[in-house]
Amino acid sequence: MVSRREFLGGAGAAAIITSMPEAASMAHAGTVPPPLPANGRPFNPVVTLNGWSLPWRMNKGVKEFHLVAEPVVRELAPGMQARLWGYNGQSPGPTIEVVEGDRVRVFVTNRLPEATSVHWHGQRLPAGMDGVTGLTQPPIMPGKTFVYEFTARRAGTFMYHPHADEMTQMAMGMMGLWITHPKDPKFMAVDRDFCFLLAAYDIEPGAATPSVNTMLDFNLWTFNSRVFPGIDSLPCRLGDKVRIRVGNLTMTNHPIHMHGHEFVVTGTDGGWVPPTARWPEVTTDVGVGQMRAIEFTATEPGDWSLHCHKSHHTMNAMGHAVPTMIGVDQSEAMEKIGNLVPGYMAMGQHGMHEMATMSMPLPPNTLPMMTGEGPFGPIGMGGMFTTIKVRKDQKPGDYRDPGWYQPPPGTQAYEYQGDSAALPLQRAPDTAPAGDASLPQATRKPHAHGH
Ligand SMILES: [Cu+2]
Repeated sequence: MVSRREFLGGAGAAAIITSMPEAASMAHAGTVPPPLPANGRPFNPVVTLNGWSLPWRMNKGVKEFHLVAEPVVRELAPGMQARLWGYNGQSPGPTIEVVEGDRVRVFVTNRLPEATSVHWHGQRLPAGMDGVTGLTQPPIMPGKTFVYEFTARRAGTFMYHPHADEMTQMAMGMMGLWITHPKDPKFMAVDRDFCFLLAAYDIEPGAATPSVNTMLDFNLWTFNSRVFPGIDSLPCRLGDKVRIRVGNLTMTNHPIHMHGHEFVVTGTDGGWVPPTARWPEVTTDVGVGQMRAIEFTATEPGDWSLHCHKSHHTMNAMGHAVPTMIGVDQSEAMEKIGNLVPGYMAMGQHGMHEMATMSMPLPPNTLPMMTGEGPFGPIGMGGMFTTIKVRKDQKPGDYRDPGWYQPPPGTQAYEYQGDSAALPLQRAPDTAPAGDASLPQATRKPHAHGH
């Protein structure tokens, strides 16, 4: 057991700190565009999707922040609240923004029912500040406050999360982003700099607390602990240079795909990618425990999807257990079940799109599997899906949603006005006619024994 005297008396021990900065708290899950820094060195702030940046105070040249680890209620989308653990009123916690070279002091108060710690993923710092319970520090017990202090040595995108009962605490939503801005605000400057974390939860329809022992079978796939249609759009002005930083603290990889533009990966949590080593992409896989910063110029007006390309990750909780019924005539079963279960609806006979158009009776506090109403009908999405909205008249610094894009006349897919039933069908000349008899012998009948 390390005594307080020994702990504080080590070589180079910091002075005893007895005054804490105020702990700001956020009451809602909307995107809060950050103001320009009020003091300290200048930087171009990031915009945390459905999140906010933590205020700080300057104390004799040190930038001081106060994180409070605590149970929170997070709205995942209108209609569903989750009981999570997070920081300062929300999960994920607020984004911490500092400048390369800043001396930073973070107070961490633990209001959870169990011990925690904070690990500063990707940072160069003294080993004793790395936040690994048992290895680099004693646990922060409930009710206690620890102080972390180090110099932000490297510019880039980092994450913070507990290194104490991680399986539980990360499954409950404890995570946040840390941005260290370059000391030269002109270095790799962009017009809009968005960031969010990927997080996954397993919450039974009707429940509110995640099942923390789930290893793979999550049912809510989130950008910053929000699911479509609860995820804000990313409004851009036509011609803007845009960066999106995505960190992954789930248990699987997420191929993040963007429509309408190609991008380059310009950064990882290890640093900036040298320009000569970048290549164009429209999908980048963000592995577990990784961050990818992507950049593009918003040259194409419109509403462009930004989503995980794993199709189950753009679905919400309700309905994953529904059996596949494509091609099954359910009319007789419908009648029989209808007599037993009034209001029963058969689903999926012609695919699942119809599920997006009808309102199934849902237990309270869950979300339909595929939902969201667009300007041309149901979008039929959930989970890790949102839109980048590129507009000519979006004002610089304006992050309000501009509404739906109206394609100019002549630039939208349209219905064929002829007779679709009179389908002119012409087979390629070397294609065998339909029917089993035409199949080559080997595929029709397996060979008998021997050679
Ligand atoms: Cu995914």
